[in-house]
Amino acid sequence: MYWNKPIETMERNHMIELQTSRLKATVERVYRQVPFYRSKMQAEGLLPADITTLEDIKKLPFVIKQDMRDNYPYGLFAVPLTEIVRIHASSGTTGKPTVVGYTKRDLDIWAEVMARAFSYSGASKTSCIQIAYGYGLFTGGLGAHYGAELLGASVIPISTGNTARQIMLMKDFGTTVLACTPSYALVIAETIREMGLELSEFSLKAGIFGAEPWSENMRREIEKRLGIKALDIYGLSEIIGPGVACDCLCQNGLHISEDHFYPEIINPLTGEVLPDGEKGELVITTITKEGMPLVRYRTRDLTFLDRSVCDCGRTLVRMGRIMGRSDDMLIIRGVNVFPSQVESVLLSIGNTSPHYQLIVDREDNLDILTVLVEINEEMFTDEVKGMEELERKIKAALSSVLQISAKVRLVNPKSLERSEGKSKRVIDNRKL
Ligand code: DLL
Repeated sequence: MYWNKPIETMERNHMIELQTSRLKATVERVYRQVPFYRSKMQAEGLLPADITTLEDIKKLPFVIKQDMRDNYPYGLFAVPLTEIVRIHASSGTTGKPTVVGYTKRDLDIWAEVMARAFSYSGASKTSCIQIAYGYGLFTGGLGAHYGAELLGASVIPISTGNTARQIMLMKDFGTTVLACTPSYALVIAETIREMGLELSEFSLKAGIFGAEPWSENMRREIEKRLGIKALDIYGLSEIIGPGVACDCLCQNGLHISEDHFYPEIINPLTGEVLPDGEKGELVITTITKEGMPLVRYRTRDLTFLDRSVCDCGRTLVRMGRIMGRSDDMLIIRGVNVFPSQVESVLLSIGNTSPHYQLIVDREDNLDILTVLVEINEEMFTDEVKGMEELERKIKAALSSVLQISAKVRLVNPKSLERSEGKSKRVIDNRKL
């Protein structure tokens, strides 16, 4: 039942010892190898020797997504490029992606934590795992892939899309575990029904769903429609990808692989570390990563920690389901989207005013992004053809920057609501 029993059931004091020695080694290494960390620590008057306990981590400054952008593409790598064997990237707040590099050992650790995650669902070498996360620069597909292979399961690397084919193979190949985003799991469930197939024709037992926010209600819905156990998996490319934490069958919080990722919860406004049980922003320090270690990375994801022993017997700390974010990042069809990306596209095109609004809906379980754009006065008097041309141009530029397609609606000058404080750029109509 356990994949790595000594770690998954390790006593707290032993885990603290392990984490402390790994944290110290990480701080030493980044200080030596990465000028970014060295100068940040020097600015605080800190030396690696000042970090001797887990408590001491509070002395270290935070790292944020902007730091990755400032050091684009390889500035935060702690090894020469010759040691990097894989590069992944996710969209950043501008056109430039956030880049992450892995050494051979990083990939082994990633496979290990993903194998653990799959095993939490009851999967084993006898399982048939269908991976319908995207393969490519996104970490979902390949991350899940190597974990499932390490587990010894039979892996179906189908990637996303072509739902009817997904379903045919799922039935014919006897898939027992499905890995994809929760919204795509619902699309699959819906399509199974439309195709007139019965759940009894499938062997599906569990699903490992993540990469986007979802709710307990959505979990129940997926479980009912697919007749499976639906587990929540969390991760982010900056830290490693999927596999930072995952539900077990108790479905009472996601076990963090804390022997590799040391979690803290902070007050997002003050940076103060909060006690277990209190809700705040998750901050993670990678304590074994070689390629691109991150020390006190602010994930912007809101959750809480629970260090009590789980009913499954695992002692690994659990985090609650992600309750939202402390920034304005949206996740649309699994892709990270920032309103500022839309803004920079609009500003680069011209003929529009800097007033826009993003509307997100969910139709037939698929996220639909509509961008309302105010045109400027001159354009308004122009003929329809010019408007259509502008709409087409914005649509093309948005899809190339955001990596997802968006509907564009030009609206009259001054028709979008103005606000005195924070502008309401996003209307999210999805009922998650
Ligand atoms: O989404 C990695 C991943 C792939 C996780 C497959 C799980 C499964 P990024 O594209 O870098 O990486 O996006 C990371 O997605 O900061 C969260 O805001 C959000 N997110 C990821 N998993 C969950 C989840 C992948 N289970 C960002 N619940 C994170 C809620 C999630 N939000």
